[in-house]
Amino acid sequence: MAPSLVEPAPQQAPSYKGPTDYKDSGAVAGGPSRFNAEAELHGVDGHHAAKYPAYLPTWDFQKNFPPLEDFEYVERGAGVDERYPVLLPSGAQVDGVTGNIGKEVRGVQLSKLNAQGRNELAHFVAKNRVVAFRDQDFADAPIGDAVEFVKYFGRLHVHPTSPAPAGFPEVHIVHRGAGDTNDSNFFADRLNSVAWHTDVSYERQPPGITFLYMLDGPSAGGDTIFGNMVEAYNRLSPEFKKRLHGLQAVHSGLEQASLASERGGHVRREAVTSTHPVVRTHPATGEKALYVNPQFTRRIVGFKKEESDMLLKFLFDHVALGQDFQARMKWAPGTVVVWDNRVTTHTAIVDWNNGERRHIARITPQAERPYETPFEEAK
Ligand SMILES: O=C(O)CCC(=O)C(=O)O
Ligand SMILES: [Fe+2]
Repeated sequence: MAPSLVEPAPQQAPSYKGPTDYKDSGAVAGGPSRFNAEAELHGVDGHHAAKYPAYLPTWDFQKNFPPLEDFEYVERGAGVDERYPVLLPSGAQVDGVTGNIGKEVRGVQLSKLNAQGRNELAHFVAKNRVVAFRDQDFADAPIGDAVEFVKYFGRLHVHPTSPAPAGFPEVHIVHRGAGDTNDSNFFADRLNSVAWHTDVSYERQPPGITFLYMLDGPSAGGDTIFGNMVEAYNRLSPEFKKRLHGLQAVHSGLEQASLASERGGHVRREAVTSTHPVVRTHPATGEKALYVNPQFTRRIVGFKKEESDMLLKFLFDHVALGQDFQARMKWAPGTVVVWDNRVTTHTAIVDWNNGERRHIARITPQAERPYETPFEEAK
């Protein structure tokens, strides 16, 4: 056998790992040890109490979950009327956020949509990548109603490490508490909070249509930026696209899990890795999108380490620099942001440090196992 200095480990992180998501990074939004129940329930330093206490994060150390099993996914966005007559009746106001990604919708109440309206929603979001629905009643309804609504789009993902509201493990909570002015801890070690990712891409069946809704937020800042991964793919030359087709990449949840344990969090399902195509095809629209991200993608299968690092770094930088295919989504009370994780990348932004709370819930239906279709010359 050839001598080996190091264990070959295809799932090991490359040298260029990319930043970890701020919400996993502890310094800005920590685990249970940084959660200040008193401040959340009663307010602190002039900051009000949490507006939605039922949604406050909890960590149930007694409850663990078995490995996820494959399930049969039904694509709700397939074959819908692309005029979206039920979702967007006359009277609905639709504004573009940028020229190629993002819409803002007013005058539509998501919770009232029937099956046809929800099918149209799935397609509308896939085509526009990310949509902010303003003035929604989502957060005011019982948590179970929101869960029931979103379940229509696919089996709900239970996050392996994030906190959840008591009794609702399938609701993922992003929370920075009132009175938290500790961003200097985070920025002592980091230049910025940008951490591009697509959610839990290490799962065998990662998410599709995903819902994020505001419960409480700073008066300014804390936006979420989304990138259009179909456009990111389309910007590449035909020759470069051809090279990417057929490549597979390893996505890993191991580092996220070990970070969570280090910070006293709870890993409630064992960490996994999955291999997915670098270019995936959307089942409803047929569009191709780049599907790699610096938070979870570790290695191009079959490439040597340096080759893999180089290609991933190139793709991560291409996506990060493409402000002309990004949309900065602003939060407001009542806003529900819906995006398709199969055709986008996103990052939270930590740019406020005045102690205002930021409290957001995510409900995350899983979708199909990513697949690719052959390279085609642009029409
Ligand atoms: O906090 C945000 O803006 C986004 C958080 C996020 O990336 C997520 O929950 O998936
Ligand atoms: Fe995310």
